[in-house]
Amino acid sequence: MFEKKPPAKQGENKPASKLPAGLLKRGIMRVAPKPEPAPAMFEKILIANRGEIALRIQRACREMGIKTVAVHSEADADAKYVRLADESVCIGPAPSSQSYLHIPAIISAAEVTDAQAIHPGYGFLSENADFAERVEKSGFVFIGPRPETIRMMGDKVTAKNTMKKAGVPCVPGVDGGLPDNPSEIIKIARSIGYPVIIKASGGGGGRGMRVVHTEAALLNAVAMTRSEAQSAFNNPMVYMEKFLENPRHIEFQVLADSYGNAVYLGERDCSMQRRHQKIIEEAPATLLNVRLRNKIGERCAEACRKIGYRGAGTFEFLYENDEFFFIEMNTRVQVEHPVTEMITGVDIVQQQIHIAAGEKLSIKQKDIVFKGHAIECRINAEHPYKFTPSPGRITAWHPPGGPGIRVDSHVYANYFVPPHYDSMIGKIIAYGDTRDQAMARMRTALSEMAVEGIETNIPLHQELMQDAAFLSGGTNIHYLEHKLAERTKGK
Ligand code: MV4
Repeated sequence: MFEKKPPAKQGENKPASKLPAGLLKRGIMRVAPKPEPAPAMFEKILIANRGEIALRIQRACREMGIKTVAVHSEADADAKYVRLADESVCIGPAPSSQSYLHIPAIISAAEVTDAQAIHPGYGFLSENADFAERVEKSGFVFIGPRPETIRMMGDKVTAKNTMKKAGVPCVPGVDGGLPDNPSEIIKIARSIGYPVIIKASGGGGGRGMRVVHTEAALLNAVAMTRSEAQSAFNNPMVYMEKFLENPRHIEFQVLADSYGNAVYLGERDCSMQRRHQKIIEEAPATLLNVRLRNKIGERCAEACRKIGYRGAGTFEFLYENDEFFFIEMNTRVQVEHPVTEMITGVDIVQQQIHIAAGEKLSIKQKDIVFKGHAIECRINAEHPYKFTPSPGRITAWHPPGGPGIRVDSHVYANYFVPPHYDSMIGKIIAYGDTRDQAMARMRTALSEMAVEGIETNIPLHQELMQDAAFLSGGTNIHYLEHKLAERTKGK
């Protein structure tokens, strides 16, 4: 580890002499100067993440002529994407708490390499408001929303109230946290109607929630959720919603700049999941009418304008009986962003960078055309049915190819999958004119793919790509867990 330098002053990292050569040249050659000069693009970005998304961000930077700094743990020192970066800094030992989550090490790495901005990717520090704040206080640009926005969305009660006020339809419930008074809690549950769900305001992504079917179970469930919330999130606030029994998980992608412009890039259906881990995502959602999509999408974009949202974001909804109910907002780029890129042609990571550099959104809503269908399969290093992690050395790696196939992965033959992190080793994205064509291409891709040395969930994906319910228009959020339970019973 290196010495910590005093934080750079605001703006100190962008002196005029450091303007990219391209920009200077254009300025000189232009006959009539533009009334509003474009803000200078970053010369160098530090990528505070690992794995496929670190490579994905690096590719976006390279295409834009931006240099990259990879930060890595000791376990990732030999990764190919680390070597592909212009510079790399080891920020600590394998455990994430001492590397990818270690804020001072990451900020010091930005200082010693003279990076101007930090891209957090997903997971790790991507939705940590304190990190975003410290990045900005140290004189770097955080590629993401303002720290206050991240903090607000991290508090689910505030996020929901804010979105409701901004015109986004929410799950029926009461605004604000639950009171302590037992009889008031009972009254609230009666007014909503059973079943209800108790959620921790500091939770999200499936952490800290409990379904309650009867009044007899209510107070105990509230007490348990509260005490778990206190210990897990240091925040005892819980709230109550109507529990939707068989919804789909559909989310809307948005982009917003710092000047009040916002667009939506359509939706993704992410219902195929197990224990809150998505495994297949697709865009567009099947059987969704275009007018409803445009209406909800526009509500999301309008909410962004109203709250002064900046960057890429995702509005998560539950969808049941042709109705959308907002549950949470994610303030990062998501694992499944490629399916949206495939059907819109918009590079979401590049857009994040343009927005962070202070540019105005170059895309207008009317120019966004949704074309074709895309499906993503997350490839995990795990047993396909037991789901036990399978780290180790990949002895053979044969990714698929051909028309409409995109592979986002950082792995290769002889790569060692470290046991310290998430088990996802890559994503296959299949695009087609129709959902059927995308599925057919995905089936071919999965059959071509060969990974040896570790176990993967490819056999599960192959089974799901033949599943009658999935093929005939999709399934709800419980489908995969039910299917897996049936499977276990049958054995
Ligand atoms: C719900 C719900 C049903 N009704 N809220 C889980 C993750 C978190 N983002 C919200 N979650 C849920 N909230 C109400 N009012 C069901 C879930 C839920 C779920 C949501 C999305 C994807 C997978 C899920 C799996 C189980 C439960």
